[in-house]
Amino acid sequence: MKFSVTTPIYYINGDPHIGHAYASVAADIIARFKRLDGFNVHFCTGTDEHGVKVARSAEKAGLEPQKFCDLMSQKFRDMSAAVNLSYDDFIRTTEARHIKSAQAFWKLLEKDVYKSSYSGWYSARDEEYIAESDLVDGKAPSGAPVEWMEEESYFFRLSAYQDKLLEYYEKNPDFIAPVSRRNEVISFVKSGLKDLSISRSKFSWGVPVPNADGHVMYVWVDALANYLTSFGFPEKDVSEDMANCVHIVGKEILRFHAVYWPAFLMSAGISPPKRIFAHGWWTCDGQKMSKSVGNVVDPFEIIKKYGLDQMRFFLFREVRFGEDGDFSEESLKNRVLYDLANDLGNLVQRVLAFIQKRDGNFTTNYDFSDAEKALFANSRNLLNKTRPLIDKQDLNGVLNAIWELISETNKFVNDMKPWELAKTDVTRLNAVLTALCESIRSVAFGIAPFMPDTARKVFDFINAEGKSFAEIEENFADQKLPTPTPLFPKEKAVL
Ligand code: ME8
Repeated sequence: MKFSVTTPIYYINGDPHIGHAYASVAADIIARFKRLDGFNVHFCTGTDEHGVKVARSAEKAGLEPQKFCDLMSQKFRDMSAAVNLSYDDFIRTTEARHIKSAQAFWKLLEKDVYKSSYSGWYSARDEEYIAESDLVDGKAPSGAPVEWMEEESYFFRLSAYQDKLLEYYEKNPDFIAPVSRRNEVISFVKSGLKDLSISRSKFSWGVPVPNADGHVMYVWVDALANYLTSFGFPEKDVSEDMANCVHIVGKEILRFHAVYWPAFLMSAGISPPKRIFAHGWWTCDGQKMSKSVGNVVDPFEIIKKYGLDQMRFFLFREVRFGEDGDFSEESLKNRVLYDLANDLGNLVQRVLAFIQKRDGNFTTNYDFSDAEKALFANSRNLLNKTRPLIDKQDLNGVLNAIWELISETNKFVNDMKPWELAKTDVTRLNAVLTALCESIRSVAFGIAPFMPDTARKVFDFINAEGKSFAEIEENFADQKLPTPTPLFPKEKAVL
């Protein structure tokens, strides 16, 4: 079964920050989960390199735009590696394959395109046209400055898609998530869609419009087409890929993805994506972190200070995916100490070090009492709980389910007192340890998409590295387990 997931492609006018890492890691978690669940996954990310904003940043840096793009795009590639993205494709919109794809896409839209002239306000920072009625104190709603623009432009007949879009949202209730955002989009479309200016003629850093000298595409047409490029358009029929595709986007770019994009795709005769999930913002003292504002947290610094898996975990444990959150190192430290070192690290260490102290050998015993039966069943059931949550992009919900199992397991250790059973009833002890190892194995599978390196360590401790979810159903063979080392610094093994 095919499944694909995308990140936004990032503007390269500034260095990557934690907001970009957030969207990228979210898509990565989903991609990794789906791969472990047996899907044929395509995961793409990349950089958005055209438009006024990028051209001006290049000028400010005193570099040719392409040179500037090469330099800055590499920083996003480095960020992708630093946060351990398992991407299948990294798209740059200045690549020849993309220019060809964007131009082929434009040609499919031509029946809905006409030439006219545009006059109105434009926000370069948002790369967005701003209606006079939307100005707030002479600025864009985002607070960005606007400039007056008057030029010859091609327009897309967006107004003709108003009813079709509303019908599409109605028939596909899961197309836009979370629900509150879906309602916002529907109200926006109901309030009336105007035709959209999709080319620029007084500006040249963009994809040339086919057969229209002097026009380059509006950067959002070019940018959205990246998803098609990644699927091999125009050489390949990409409808099936699109139909199974989930776009992860920040809430500020939902309108482009949930209104313009499906309208373009309907016009081009290509299937709209399966779903668009709009996540919230990380703020710094209540203000959106942004390259243009300059109040950003550097993911490279956070990784150096706290560790990669620790950062990946924190971003999705702390805040419900879809909502905003204020970034605080204090909360990050607490999550690492309590959730990771105390709850997870200590569980793994106390159980596996205990087995190790007894020669590393235990004989599996499935002759369970009710307590072991309950823990075993809940461990096996973790995947059934998390699968529908992943399909709703409820990443925080998945972690909550895993941490419920971890708490239950820690309580089971305290109740069963294996150190006492070791003296009184070794047969029973083996049943307790079998249930515990099953729980640890399920937890390792659960955390694998979020914390791939940590999960690999746990798999190594229980000789389960490289197995898929399907193989979780296999029982442990009697085996000698290697010596565990602490998963997180600061943890204490106490059993
Ligand atoms: O909009 N908190 O690129 P962009 C959380 N090129 N996420 C954040 C964030 C924050 N403070 N700041 C950025 C563009 N992001 C276009 C996209 S797609 C065809 C074209 C994340 O560099 C969030 O996912 O402004 C946001 O939508 C994305 O970075 C936009 O990055």
